[in-house]
Amino acid sequence: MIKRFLQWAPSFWALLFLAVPIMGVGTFVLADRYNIWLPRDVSEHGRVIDELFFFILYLTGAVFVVTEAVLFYFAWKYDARRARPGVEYTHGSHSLEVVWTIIPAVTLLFIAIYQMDAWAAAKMRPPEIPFTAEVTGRQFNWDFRYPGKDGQLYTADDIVRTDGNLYLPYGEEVLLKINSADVLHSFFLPNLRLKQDVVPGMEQKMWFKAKESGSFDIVCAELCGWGHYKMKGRLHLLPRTAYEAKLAEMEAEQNAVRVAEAN
Ligand SMILES: [Cu+2]
Repeated sequence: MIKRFLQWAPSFWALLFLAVPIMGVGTFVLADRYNIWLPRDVSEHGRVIDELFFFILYLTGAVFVVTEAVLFYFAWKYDARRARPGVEYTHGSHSLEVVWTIIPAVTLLFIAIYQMDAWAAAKMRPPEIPFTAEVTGRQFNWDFRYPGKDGQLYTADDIVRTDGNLYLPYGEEVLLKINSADVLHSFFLPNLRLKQDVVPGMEQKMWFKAKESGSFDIVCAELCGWGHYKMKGRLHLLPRTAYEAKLAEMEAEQNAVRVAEAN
């Protein structure tokens, strides 16, 4: 029994290598079929990010499948128990190494140049508008501050919320100020294809234009401590009038608490 398995075992390893690309590609196909893939994009710029993502996925996917297929072929063909004459080790080929260094280097350089516009639009050119809201990450919650009626942050009429719900208007540019109160976090809005590391002491900005209303996930995408898993919130994208009504409602609530505290 053991002897028979050992005779068969070298092919077992070749087949195991073959299973890696099959399961790898299968995972992506099934994820798409069962809707556990990227959530719906509700942003104006998300299409560019998705196109870039799929371009890189297909490129690396093709390289992955070819590499694994070659690995399987060699493991199968040069099986030490079956290959006659036996396998000989080589000390390498200089020209082959030059080729397989230059091809990936050129490919990576191409991706770096190809994505520059998308990166600049998402990270380097904030709209010249006042901040719509401030987001502060802390262990383990997202806190939000709205400028209030004067349109200025850090004044007496600011609205501060710690219940994890962020209300923003859709169909117009939104500019967020992102801070951390303690450690590294990452403010991630999957439906808007936006993710920004939150670094203590650094002022980060995030901007977007949403094209749909609805409620979507806010996630922390940086392991920030024991409670990282519960650091989630909800983003509510509302039409302008409903958004203004919501701000007024939150302001009235806050004023009611202040009056109660003063008495
Ligand atoms: Cu976290």
